[in-house]
Amino acid sequence: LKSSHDEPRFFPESRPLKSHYDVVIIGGGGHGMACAYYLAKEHGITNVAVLEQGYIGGGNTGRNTTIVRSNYLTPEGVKFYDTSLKLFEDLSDDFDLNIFYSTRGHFTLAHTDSALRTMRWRAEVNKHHGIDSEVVDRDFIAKEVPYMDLDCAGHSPVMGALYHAPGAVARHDAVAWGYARGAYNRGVEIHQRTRVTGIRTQGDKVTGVETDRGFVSCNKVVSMVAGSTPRITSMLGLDTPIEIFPLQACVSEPVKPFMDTIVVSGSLHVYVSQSSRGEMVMGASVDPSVLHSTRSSFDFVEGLTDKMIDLFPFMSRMKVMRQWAGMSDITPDFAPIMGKTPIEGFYLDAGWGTWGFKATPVSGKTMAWTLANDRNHELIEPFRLSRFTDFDLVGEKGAASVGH
Ligand code: PYC
Repeated sequence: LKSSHDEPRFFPESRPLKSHYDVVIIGGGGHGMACAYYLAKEHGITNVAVLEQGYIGGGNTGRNTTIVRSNYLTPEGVKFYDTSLKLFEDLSDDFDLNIFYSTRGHFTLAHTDSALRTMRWRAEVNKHHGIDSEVVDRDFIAKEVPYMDLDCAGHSPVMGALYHAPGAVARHDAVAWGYARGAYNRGVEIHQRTRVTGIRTQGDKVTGVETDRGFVSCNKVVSMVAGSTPRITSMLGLDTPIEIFPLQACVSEPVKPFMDTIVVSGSLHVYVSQSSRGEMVMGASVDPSVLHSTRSSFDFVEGLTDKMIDLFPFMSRMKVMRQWAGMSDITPDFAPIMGKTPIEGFYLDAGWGTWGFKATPVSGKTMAWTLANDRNHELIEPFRLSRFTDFDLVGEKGAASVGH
C-alpha cells in the first residue's frame, strides 16, 4: 500500500473497460465504493469494476443529511445499524482521511402520547441490545437544546423524546471518496460516466453487463444504485416492491456553531443538525407521490420552514442557501432489500429509502462477504428479497426518523 502522501488527489483519466471482471458493481455511491473496498481489503477480490453513470458520490450519498444512529425498532435493524455505527467510528483511521465523524446526541421528539409510547418501545428494544438509548423528559431536553421552544409555538408542545447519545453526523463525500481511494489503491477499477444499459443472462445466470461504453463479461453483478433500482431490476424482469419518492433537503447560510445535537420531530416531520461549516442541515419527509426525479420545489421549503420556526423561532431570520432532492427507493416495511436474488450471480443492495447513508459501512462489508461467499451474511438475511413472499417483514416504519 502507498502512504497517504503518495495518493493521487484525483483519480486518473478513465481507462478502457476490460473485457472481463470477477465482479461488476453498479453504482459508485457510498455503498458501491464500500463494497469494492471490503471486497479488496477483506477478501482479496480486486478484479472488480465499479460502474457509475455520473460521478462518485453524486447520487443519494451526496444528497442526504448524513445522520448516523442505531436506535431502530426491530432487533434485526438495531444489530445491523449498530454494526455500521461502530465501523463509522473507526473510518477516519481506517482511511487515513478525516470523515469529520462527530458524535452529537440524537433527539427524536414526541409531541403526543402515542409518539411517546413508540419512543419507549424503541428505547426498550435498544437497551435490550446494548444500545445507549432512553426516553427523556422536557427538563432534560431544555438543558441540552436550550434554544428550542418546547411549547412549539403552542401548536403541539414537546412531551418528551427518545435520546440516543451516540447519534452522529459525518461528511458524506469524505465517506464515499475514502472508500473509493482505498478500493482504487488495492486495484479496483472505478469507471465514472459509465451507464449500464442492460444485463445479459444465460438461463438463470448473469453473464455480463451492457454499458454505453460496450459489453463486459463478469461472474457476478451487484446493483447498489438507490433510486435507480427499478431501472436496473427491470433489465432482468425482477420484481421488487420498491417505489421511488423524492426526498428533499436544504441548508441555511452558515452561522456560528450553537447546535451540537441532532433534533428530529417525527410528528412535525422535520430534522435538523448543524454542519461543521455552520450551516443548518434540514430535511422533511418524502414528497407525497411517486416520482423518478431530483427536482426540488418551493413547496418543500415553505412547509419545512413553517415547522422549523415553530421549534426554533430565531430561524425566521436565517436564509436558506441551497436545496436539493434525491430519489428514495422505499419498501413497504421500511427495511432494505439485500443479498442474493433468484438470478444466479445477481445481488441486490436496495430499498435504502431515507435511511441509507448510516448503513454505508455495514452494507459494504456484508455485501462484500455475501459476494465472496455466495451466501447471505447473517446480518442481512432478515432483509432478503424473498421476505415479501414469505410474509416475514421487518417493520421499521416506527424508526424511520419522520413519517413517510
Ligand atoms: O433515518 O436518521 C434517519 C434519517 C434522517 C433523515 C432522513 N432519514
